Amino acid sequence: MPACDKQTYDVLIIGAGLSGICSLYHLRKRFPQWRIGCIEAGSDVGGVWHWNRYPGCRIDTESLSYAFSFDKELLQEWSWPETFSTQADMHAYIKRVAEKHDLYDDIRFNTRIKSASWDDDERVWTFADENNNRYTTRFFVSCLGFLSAPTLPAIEGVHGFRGQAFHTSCWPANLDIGRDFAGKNIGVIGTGATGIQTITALSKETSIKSLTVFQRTANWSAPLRNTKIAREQMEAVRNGGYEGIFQTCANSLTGFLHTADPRKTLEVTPEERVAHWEKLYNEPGFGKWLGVFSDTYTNREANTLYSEFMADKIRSRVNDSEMAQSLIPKNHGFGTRRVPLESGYYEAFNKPNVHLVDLQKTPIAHIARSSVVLDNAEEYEVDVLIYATGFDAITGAFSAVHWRAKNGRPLVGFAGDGRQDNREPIWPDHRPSTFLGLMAPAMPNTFMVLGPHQPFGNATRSVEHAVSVISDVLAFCAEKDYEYVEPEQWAVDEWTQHVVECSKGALANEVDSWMTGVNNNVKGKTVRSVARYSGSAIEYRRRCEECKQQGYKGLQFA
Ligand code: NA7
Repeated sequence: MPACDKQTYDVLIIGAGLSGICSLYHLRKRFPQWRIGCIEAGSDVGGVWHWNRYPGCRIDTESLSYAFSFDKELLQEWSWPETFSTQADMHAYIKRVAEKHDLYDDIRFNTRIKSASWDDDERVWTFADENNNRYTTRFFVSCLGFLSAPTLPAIEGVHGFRGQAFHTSCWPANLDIGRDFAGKNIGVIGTGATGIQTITALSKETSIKSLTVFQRTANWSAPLRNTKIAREQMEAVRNGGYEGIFQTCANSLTGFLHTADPRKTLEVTPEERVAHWEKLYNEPGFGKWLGVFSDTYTNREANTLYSEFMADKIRSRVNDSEMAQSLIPKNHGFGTRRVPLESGYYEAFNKPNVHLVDLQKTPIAHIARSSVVLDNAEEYEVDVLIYATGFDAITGAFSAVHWRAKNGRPLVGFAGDGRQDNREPIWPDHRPSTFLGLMAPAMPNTFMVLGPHQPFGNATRSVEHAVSVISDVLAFCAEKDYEYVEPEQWAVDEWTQHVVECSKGALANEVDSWMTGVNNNVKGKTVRSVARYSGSAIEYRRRCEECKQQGYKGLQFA
């Protein structure tokens, strides 16, 4: 795409991760007469699979179930080397999709959007990038990603550290841990899914002098059990296996290959219970999170029993009992946060050069020029400091853009954010309101893929569905010659209320995590909100279809 000052589109997609390239492929195919473009902040396609290049980065959804189902030809060509792909393999696959369908030509890379404003007279959006290039479009599809705005810890001294320091999603290009970390003291802050993968990979690098893990909240984690995919196995998947895989995903509540056991935990004998848990523990993938008894995440007693089973597993894997105790979560039950799957995480702490600093006992006071200093003045010298401190999730990518939506309203905000005007943000206090998780009020002609209030689950399965729904709405607009679509307020209220209702009773909603909209490093994001739809993916698809069958009841067109 040539450099220019002003571009005009019928549909502009922002973000070229899984959502963006799926949108670009389908919309371009369905509306060949329209000008459709895509803007991406990074230098390549891939989204999270482009940015997250930290050592050990790997998907913990089965690759075979994560592939795009629409490109049957590529599925026949492609060989997944492992059950759970590395970042490099995931990225190679997404790049191949983009190359095969000539998507690169329609993507403008290295372009970060800073502002967006809706013109109610012209009924168009105008976006501006950091260099003040402008892009005007009738329809806008947000593919901004829900884990794309990295956050550094709000700890004093973060910017004064004189050694090498970076967030895991900004891993320096060409950094070779064997060469560049040899003989060095490495510190990692954060023990979420990213921290757990990074720490495990670094612990296996023998040339590192010391690895110090700063853990604020212990996370429940369980074995990934990755395996190579043999040639014959891959052949079998190509010869009919994919259909079964995608069908299993379609029938599952989350879009993953794993489905809960319909029995309740206390309905079965203790022996049967443990046998089921052991089986899941020894199998690959998310079964140990999602294949458990159906009441595990709503019944406190059931959850406690399962958590105890998992705590015993941790104790059996960590030699030092005090360290094991620190690694067992205290304030939340198993599976009430996103469960990271690991490949030797607990064994990492048996190595003499790996140290665990339990910040629950003593928090970090500040970061000094070459060390991390705790509240009790204990000091840990580090040469390299790695922030595995997560993301301003779900609403964060929206917060990074200055929005002037309908009537000049900002999109995201919170009391005390220093805004000059007093217009109420559409999502005050980072609390999203949406219609079907696809559209937001006062945001005409805007659609979101993997936005707030879409169901939790297998991302690619959700993306393909969302893109098909959006594509149908756009086809409806094209057919009726509508140039304006916005959700009606009652429909937004009803759906948002339904999302909140569905979340009730889930133990996960009593826990702070990115999934409940909490991030202490982001101003105003300290109160839990319901950011994801916890009704099932099946129910979600039914509701989207019902809306279509009712002539898009809840949407207002002009
Ligand atoms: P997460 O899961 O949000 O984890 C971030 C980690 O960083 C977590 O352990 C945090 O502790 C820790 N953290 C954050 N801020 C601080 C401060 N200020 N001090 C100490 N520790 C801190 O992000 P990930 O990148 O690991 O994973 C995000 C998702 O990406 C993951 O779920 C997958 O779906 C892919 P806390 O728990 O807040 O106490």
